[in-house]
Order: sequence, then structure tokens, then C-alpha cells
Amino acid sequence: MNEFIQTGPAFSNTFESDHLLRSYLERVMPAEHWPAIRADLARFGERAATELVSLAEEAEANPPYLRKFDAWGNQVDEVVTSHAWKALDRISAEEGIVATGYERQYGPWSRLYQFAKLYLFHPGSAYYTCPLAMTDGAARLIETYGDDELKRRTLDRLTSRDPEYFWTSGQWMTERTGGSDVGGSETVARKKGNQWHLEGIKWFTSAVTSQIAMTLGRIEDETGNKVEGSRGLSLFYVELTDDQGRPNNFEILRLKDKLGTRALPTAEVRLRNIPAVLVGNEGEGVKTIATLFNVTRIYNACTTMGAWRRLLDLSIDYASKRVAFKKPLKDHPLHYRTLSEIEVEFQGCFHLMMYVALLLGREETGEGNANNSALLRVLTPIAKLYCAKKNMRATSELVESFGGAGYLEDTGIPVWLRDNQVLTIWEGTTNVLSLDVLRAIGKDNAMPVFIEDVRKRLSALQGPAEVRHVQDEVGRLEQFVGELPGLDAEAVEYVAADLAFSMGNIMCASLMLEHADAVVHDKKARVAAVRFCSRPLFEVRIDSEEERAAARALLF
Ligand code: MFK
Repeated sequence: MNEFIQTGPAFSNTFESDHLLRSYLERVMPAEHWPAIRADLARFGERAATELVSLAEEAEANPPYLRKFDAWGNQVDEVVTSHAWKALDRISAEEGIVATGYERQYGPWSRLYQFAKLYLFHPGSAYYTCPLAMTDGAARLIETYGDDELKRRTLDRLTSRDPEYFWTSGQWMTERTGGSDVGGSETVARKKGNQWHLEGIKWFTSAVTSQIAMTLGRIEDETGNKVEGSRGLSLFYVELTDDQGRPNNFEILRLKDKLGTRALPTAEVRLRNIPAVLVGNEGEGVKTIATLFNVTRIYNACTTMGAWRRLLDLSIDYASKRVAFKKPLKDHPLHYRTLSEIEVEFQGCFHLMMYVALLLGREETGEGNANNSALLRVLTPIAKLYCAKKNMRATSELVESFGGAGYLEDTGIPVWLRDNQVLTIWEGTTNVLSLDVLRAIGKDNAMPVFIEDVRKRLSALQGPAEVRHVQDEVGRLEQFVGELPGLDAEAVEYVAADLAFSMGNIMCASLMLEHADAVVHDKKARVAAVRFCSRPLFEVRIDSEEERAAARALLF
């Protein structure tokens, strides 16, 4: 009898094995910083490939549960999490996954270093990166809008490396009436004396075990009057536990039964006059919390890339081990073509994500040029939506690349499919973020800045055909922008996703060419850039009013 047993896929030190990460950082980081950063990432890459993997598996196998009452009938609302989940919290603090961005030891490059570490951390974090994203966003928000008292109370904790002192933050935004359309939120904020209190239900509260949360409430005056819509919402800071560590004037109604991210406790909560502190101006809650979700959106892009790299590495390794039709999968033309196209897409997205991290670091340290803010503003939603969606498509292909094994839970492959799906959803769906790109273009004049940034990068490169192709595609984008004033609002919204993906394509292409030009000895970078650029990049399809009506009539 044939006793054949297939060897499974494996991986090693995730920094040392990541050619693109190393070559990119080595190129971009100043020479005086690189040795220290390299040493830390190399050490962490080993931890990411060993200890973190075991912890993530343990956390996934022991999902959190809600202990609603104790044995004597007292309502305790305790979310019980696994040993591994708690260990991931401690490790994230020790490793400075949030802190690195605020210590600013490497000036504008601190964020790049931090996001490189986050990228390595994520695939073995069981989504502990979700609370960390919100913690980082809250720190940035409090740094920007908090008063001295709030800063004193929270900032050191949110950015601490001491696990005993470290706090995480939730971002409680979504309600039953207000998901993407946060303006529909029903939570009411009332003031008694000098103290605000919030009452309402928050429908999705990830990081419910955090110490604090940033949330929105609609201010109601003594006569019961409220301003409707998003202009009536204000931002509040709440502390989640009382002196005995119990929920502080809120109730955990249930934990969500999610498709994936099962180690992460996401809850539905009822606020019962929870004491709150107003942050920023009354009625500017959405605008103020945007500071937080613009950070979490960059986390989303970064964690997407970490997840993508891991599954792709597993698939590449497996392609060397698995033999079919008398040769390894890697020698089958259709198989290596499929994986190489995914690698090319990955590299484009990687450059886009890292560029946004660099822009964020420059912004926060005042080292950016005059265009930095507008570029960061528009590339944040583009990076989030573009990376998440491209990864989701790649994930389906990569799961398939394992054949039947990819469909078996105990290979550890299906979890990527479940978990990656959240990345296109949380912190704004693809369509909502495409509309945010329009907002950035309309309000922050981001389009000329975007075009100038790409043109400047391309003009510094030698002129092979692919550079000219990208230049032509930028020309098509510019021509479309010229036509925009002639389109009505519905026509513009209709093409918002096409526009966002076209801008993503063009930015990725220019960044890949720049990298390939700078690392001339690196043939892989050139091959990836040429392959990425040898296809249409500007892909906006403008339908007439009749065509749009016909598209709608297909469905409704
Ligand atoms: C990992 C595990 C996850 C577990 C499961 C998760 C599943 C559940 C997912 C979640 O619940 S995560 C939370 C996701 N929710 C969002 O990300 C919200 C998505 N919706 C949006 O982003 C909408 O675009 C938005 C709510 C912001 C629309 O708000 P408005 O108030 O209707 O729009 P408006 O009036 O244009 O914007 C108000 C102000 O905010 C404006 O400023 P001004 O007052 O000065 O005019 C905008 O310019 C500003 N603003 C909006 N978005 C901004 C922004 N400013 C900077 N950056 C932005 N991105």
C-alpha cells in the first residue's frame, strides 16, 4: 500500500525571508538608522515565525466568551479571553507595536519602522492588531484634540511598552441605525452639572476588553432638543471599568458570532448613562473621530499586507513540495503564472501601503512638503480599499492553490479566507471609501497633488516604455478630471470606485518603477514593475444616464 504523506507548507524568520521588505527598507531608511532597525526586525521576524504562530493558533482555538452572571446571580458581564490572547496583549506592548510610532526615535521614519513591525506582527496576532489599531488612532486623536487632563491621563498609557501600564482603546462608532452612515446614530449625550453621560446601544464594539473607548453621542439639551444627522454628533471619551474592574455603566449584551476574527471579542453594548468626557467641539464628532479612523485605515492596509505575504509564502513553499502529474506544482506553467501575478499585485500594494506610512510619519513630525497632508488624506482611503480588495481576490486564488487541503480547517488555510474578508469591511467598505476619495478630491484639492506627486516621481526615472505608459495613463486621468465638472453628482458617484482603483493602479505603478530604478541590481523588482505596468491602469468606465438606468433596471 502506498503510505505517501504530503509534507505541509512551512516558513521561517519572516523578516529575513521577505526580500521586498528588506530591500525596500534598506533603500528608504537613512543609513544611520538602518542597522538598529534591521537588527530589531530580524529578531522580531524569528519571534513572528515561532512564538507568535503558536499563540495565534491557541487564541483561535480558545475564542472569548461572555460570562453574563456569576454563580450567585450577580450580573458581571465579563468577557473571558484566552491565555494566548492576554500574552499577545503583553507582547504587543513589549515590542512597542503602538509605542514605536509615538517615541519618534527615528523622526519621520518612525512610522515606517512601526508599520514594518506591525506587518510582521499581524499574521501571528489572531487580530490583536484590531485593538492596537484603535489604540493608535485614539492616541493620535487625543494628541491632536485632547485637553491637558485627558493627555495626562491616557497618552503615556496608550503608547507604553510596559504591559502592566499599557492601555488599549476601543472605537465605538457603529450603531443599528448608523453603520456606514454614522450620522444615523441614536446614542444620546446629556449633561448634568459638569458631567456628560451617554445612553444608547453600540452595535459593533471590537476591543470591548479595552480600558477606554472613543465614541459618538448626540447632544440633547434640557428641553430634549437634538440636532439630527451627523452634524448633531459629538465625540466622547469613556472609561470602561469601575473601581472593581466591572463594566462602568454599560452592559455587554452579547458577543458577535462572526465569520472570522474569532479570537477577537466584538460585542454589542448598551450604554447606561456611562460618564463621558467631550473631546473636540460639539457637533464636530465625525470630523474629529476621522483622525482616529484615518489611522485605523492605514493599520487595515498594513495588516492586509502582512496576511497576504504569509498566505502567499505558504503557497509558494507548497508549490515546491507538492508533486502532481510527475512534477512539483512550481514547474507547471499555469501554476507559476497564477502565483507570479499574485506576487506582482502584492508588490504594488506593498509599496502603496508603505508610502502612506511614510507620509503619516512625515505629517506627524512636520517633515512633509506642502503637499503631504492632501496626499496622505487621499491615499489613506485608496490604500485601505485597494489593498483589502486585491488581497481578498488573491486569497481566494491562494486557498485554491492548495487544492482540497486549502479547504480543510486543520491545515490552517481556511482561516485566512474568513479573516481576510473583514479587511474589506471594517473601517469602511470599498464603496464608502471610494466616496471618501471623492470627498478628499472635492474638499482637500487632492487630485492635482496626486498627479504632481506621480509625475515628479516618473520624471526622475529613465524612460523605458513602461514609464511612458504610466505617464500616458496619468494623462488619461488628468483628462477625466477635466471632464468631471460636466458630470452630474450621480454620474460621479457611479464611477467613484473605478476612479479610486485607477488612482491606486497609477500610484502603485509609479512606486514600483521608482523602487526598481533605485535597486538596479535587483532583477525581481524590475520584473514585477514591468509586469504591473504592462496593462491598462486608468480604468474608469463612464456610462450615460440611460446606461446607468439600464444597469439599475437589471436589478430593481
Ligand atoms: C477586525 C475585526 C472587526 C470586527 C467586525 C467589524 C465589522 C463592523 C465594522 C465596523 O463597525 S468598523 C467601523 C466602520 N465605520 C466606518 O469606518 C465609517 C464609514 N463611514 C464613513 O467613513 C462615512 O464617510 C462618514 C461616516 C465619515 C460620513 O460621515 P458624514 O458626516 O455623513 O459625512 P460628511 O458630512 O461629509 O463629513 C463630516 C465631516 O467629517 C466633514 O468635515 P467638515 O465638517 O469640516 O465639512 C468631512 O470632511 C469630515 N470627514 C469625513 N471623513 C473624513 C473626514 N475628514 C478627514 N478624513 C476622513 N476620512
